[in-house]
Amino acid sequence: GRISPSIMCADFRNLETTIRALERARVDYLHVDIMDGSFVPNFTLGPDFMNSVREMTDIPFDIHLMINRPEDFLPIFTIRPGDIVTVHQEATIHLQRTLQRIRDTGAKVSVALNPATPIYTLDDILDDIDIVLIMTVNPGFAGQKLVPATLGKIQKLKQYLQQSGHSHIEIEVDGNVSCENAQKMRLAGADIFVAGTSSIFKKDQDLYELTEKFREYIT
Ligand code: S6P
Ligand code: MG
Repeated sequence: GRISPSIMCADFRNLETTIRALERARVDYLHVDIMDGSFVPNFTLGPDFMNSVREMTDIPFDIHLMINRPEDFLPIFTIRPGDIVTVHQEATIHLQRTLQRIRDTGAKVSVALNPATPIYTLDDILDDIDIVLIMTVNPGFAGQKLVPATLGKIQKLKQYLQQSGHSHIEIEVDGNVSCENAQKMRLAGADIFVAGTSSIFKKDQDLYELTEKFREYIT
């Protein structure tokens, strides 16, 4: 499995140190949570922050847009080929067009399913996506508890993708991905794991060591 550390969980006083530790631990992505106080009840990082982290590292970005009308804001983010861009389907009226706009940037196209959003809502866009992001908590905050039904949902999604001839589509999981949960998610079929306060960002513990340990649970 691949690791995508959630940068909103980092200690912002030491961002440079954080990035270097994650580079040393050879993480696959940096997960950047963008919230607008409207689609979700919180604010987090914005394009200025994201674009300046870009100048610090070559790690690909995993950009998680928890914002309404994401299509209007794609141009203000520095998106590179090899990045992942995720939108929530409830946030955009013409989902297929939005996915095409992401495709045009050269990034991997991803759509998120909230815990209450059914898998069948993907039926008509399977040819337009590379990744499905399963939210294993309700979006908005770090440090929440897993919504238990989402574990079965990962397995169900895996089967659904296989049966519809789209087994190349990858599954990403986001929310309370602790080492123990990650192991279960891996068995259920997850490929990319967002690592936050439940696994690698813990006060007074070494980020590099925790990331190395986390990898053992998803390999
Ligand atoms: C939540 C956001 C996530 C969190 C992540 C934090 O709305 O999309 O990416 O940053 O879930 O991880 P944890 O382990 O604190 O839940
Ligand atoms: Mg996220």
